[in-house]
Amino acid sequence: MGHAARPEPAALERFLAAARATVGDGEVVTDPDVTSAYATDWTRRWRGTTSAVVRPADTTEVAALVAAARDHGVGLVPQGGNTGLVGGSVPHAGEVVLSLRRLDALGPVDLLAGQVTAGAGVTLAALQAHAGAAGMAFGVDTGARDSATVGGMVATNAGGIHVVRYGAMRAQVVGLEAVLGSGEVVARLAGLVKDNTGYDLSQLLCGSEGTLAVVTRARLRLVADEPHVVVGLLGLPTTGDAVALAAALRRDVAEVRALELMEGDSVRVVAEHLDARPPVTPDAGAFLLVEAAGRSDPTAALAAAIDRNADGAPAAVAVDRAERERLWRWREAHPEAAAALGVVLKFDVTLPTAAIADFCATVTDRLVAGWPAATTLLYGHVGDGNIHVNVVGPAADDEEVDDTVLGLAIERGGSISAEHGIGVAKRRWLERDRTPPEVAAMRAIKRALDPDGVLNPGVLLP
Ligand code: 2HG
Ligand code: ZN
Repeated sequence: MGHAARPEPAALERFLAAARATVGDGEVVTDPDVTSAYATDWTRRWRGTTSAVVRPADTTEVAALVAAARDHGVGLVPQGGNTGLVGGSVPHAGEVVLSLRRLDALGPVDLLAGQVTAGAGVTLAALQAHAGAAGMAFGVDTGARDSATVGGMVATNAGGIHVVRYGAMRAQVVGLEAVLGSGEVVARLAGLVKDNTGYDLSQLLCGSEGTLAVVTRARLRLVADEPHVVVGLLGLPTTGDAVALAAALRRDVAEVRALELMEGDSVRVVAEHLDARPPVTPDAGAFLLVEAAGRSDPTAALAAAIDRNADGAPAAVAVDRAERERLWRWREAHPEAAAALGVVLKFDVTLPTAAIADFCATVTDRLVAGWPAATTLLYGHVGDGNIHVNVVGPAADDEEVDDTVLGLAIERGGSISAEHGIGVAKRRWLERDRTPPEVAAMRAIKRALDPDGVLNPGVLLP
């Protein structure tokens, strides 16, 4: 099954002729100066080549392009904001990039249902603003909000900083419109929250990484706007203390919507990058950032819970927007601080709660033993058990680093991907995390929905 990734030149020309007839000459781009940006992702670790970028305007054009790709045996890589981190959104060997960014229409907000329909190319920031203008909010937020798009976020089941309160992208999807690998369109956009009519295709496509279908529109759940926001940043002696405090705050403060862990050494790398003094206390073993938001002000409840559970811990609390953003900056600057040091080997594992602190200590020990000159940053969404491991120093293709980090996550009962997905980065590892019957079921689904293997060849399935 599946095409060899690099298309035959003659077949490619026939596909491009069909593509030009579909979207117009101006939306089929072959100039390498323009297309190269579509062939490298944010990490710079995953770069490929592409023969062309095609930019359809609507679902009908997407369907025609998928059908043409099938006819001519050309692989397609669906792409939104290209903020992926696992090589799942870039072509690896000349496949055509199908950019969905022009599908950026936003429908009216349905206040009673608490829903909106968004095109695949709508950025997260635009969706948040649109919901905000109607007095509602969207439940998913991530640092990549200005570039990440709805289609890519659905396809990767994006997580981010508010999962602890609202769930990941999958929990926001009420229905989808998508073009299957067969070229057929499936649509469930009426926003029916109750709809027990067999297999839920929309949910199946969440997290399918562009291997089954091209998402063109999404019917999304909105959440109530919570204008009163408070952020606390605390310095703790150990990672274990930070995990325990996170649990206590979640129990005691109903409005908690973010719980972020940063190891002290990682924050000190960020401090160097920002050329600023680490917040609160420079030499903490770990930092915990907590955000609470409500219809009424949760500040007193959060402050009381901090007093009760972390009496005497150095803490900063911010209510004012600029001050809150200043505290968040210490967390959100982690990826860029790592990237400033070189090409980063990135991992996004999930651990059972009881294993988080020990995982952090053990992975640090093993990385120091194996790569004494490397810099490691450990941070993440501790409320979800999601730890980001960023390693800078080892060669980008040093798979022993993967084995060390992912092997330990599996050893401790965790998952090899919490939110970034498998892409090509962890493909080799899928069969260690998922059982043979699970992988066989995935392959059967792939064959059924993308019979010629035109969508994102080489991604996800080993
Ligand atoms: C985050 O939580 C993102 O900041 C990116 O998931 C993590 O770059 C990373 O490793
Ligand atoms: Zn993350």
